[in-house]
Amino acid sequence: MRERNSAIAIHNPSSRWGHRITCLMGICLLISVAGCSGDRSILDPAGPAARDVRLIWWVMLSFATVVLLGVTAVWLYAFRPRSVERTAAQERRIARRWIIGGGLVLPVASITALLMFGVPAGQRMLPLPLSEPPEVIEVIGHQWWWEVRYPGAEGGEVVTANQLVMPAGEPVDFHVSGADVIHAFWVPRLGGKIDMLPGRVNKIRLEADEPAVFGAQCAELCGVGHAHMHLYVEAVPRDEFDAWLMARQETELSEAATQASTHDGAREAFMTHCASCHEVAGVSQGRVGPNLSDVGSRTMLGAGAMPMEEGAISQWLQNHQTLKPGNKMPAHDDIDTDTLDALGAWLETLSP
Ligand code: HEC
Ligand SMILES: [Cu+2]
Repeated sequence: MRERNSAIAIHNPSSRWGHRITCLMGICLLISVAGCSGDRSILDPAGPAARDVRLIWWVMLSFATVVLLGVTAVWLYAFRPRSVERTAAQERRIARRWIIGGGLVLPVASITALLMFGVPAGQRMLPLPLSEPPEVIEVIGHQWWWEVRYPGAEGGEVVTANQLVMPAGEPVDFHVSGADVIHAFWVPRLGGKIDMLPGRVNKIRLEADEPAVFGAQCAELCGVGHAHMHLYVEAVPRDEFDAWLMARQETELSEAATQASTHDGAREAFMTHCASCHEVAGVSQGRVGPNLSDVGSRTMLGAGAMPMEEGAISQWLQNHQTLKPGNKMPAHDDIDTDTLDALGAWLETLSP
């Protein structure tokens, strides 16, 4: 009798418990719906590969729902009252029928149907030969930042970090690898994930329908900084892309970095404290940390740890171990704030 009362209470919205449960269900629904849009949603595709991924997602969800309902129905059916007694032989025959039907025929049929959807979709993301070879962008995962290289740039390879600009409306081949441990390259609105392995180059072809900005995220647990390993991806029209690359030619960048005598002090400090890890075109060749030749043009610093704005680099230099705990740049406690400010002011001018 008590149980019945509480069951009634749950369904009575005016009761406190009923109200709480309704609230909880509402919150759960909102949370699940919140994942359906935004710059990292696979349900909001912005290119052909991502549309395939979404189709597979919906097919799998529908299929799983049908299977769940089917299994629940069979489970309830098993509890039905028995009208006739069966012999042991009859029982065995019925059991065998269920095992062969439900344990062999049904899974083989479902998996075949799913493969018929999945395999062609995976095929479309493969970098198969095209009549006109697509742009190649190399992305290398480091603990916990992204190196981005454009080997096909007219005039010579362009190297940048933590920002990825790509041409829109055409296929782009991403050649990905890892510098230290396994990372994974994932731009959810453009397509599936792909592992970035040390010593091996994996390839994926992605296309953005239209110019837009996308979020990307390392999708393989790679150490303490993994959650802070974001990437800013921007698809721009072809001519804008070419101009973007042109402005990042070594000669252009080194001119910007070495001119302006107002920054002589900062350059000197950079040579002393930073040059062994960072490259600035025309100034230094360090390869341990991100290339800083065009750091002034970033949208974010520290692979998404903080937004880029005036004074941001100095803030990053003073607080980077708080902003992004455990990152591989040593704290600069031994350098006075004026010098860090000067360094930041100079680096912020490094924007084509
Ligand atoms: C021991 C190597 C090392 C030294 C020395 C070093 N850095 Fe770094 N730096 C790194 C690494 C590694 C990162 C990437 C951190 C991350 O985001 O996880 C980084 C990140 C940065 C960034 C952010 C870049 C971006 O794309 O977001 C800036 C700016 C920077 N360093 C400036 C400096 C300056 C200025 C100095 C000298 C005062 C310096 N670094 C000294 C290794 C170093
Ligand atoms: Cu990671």
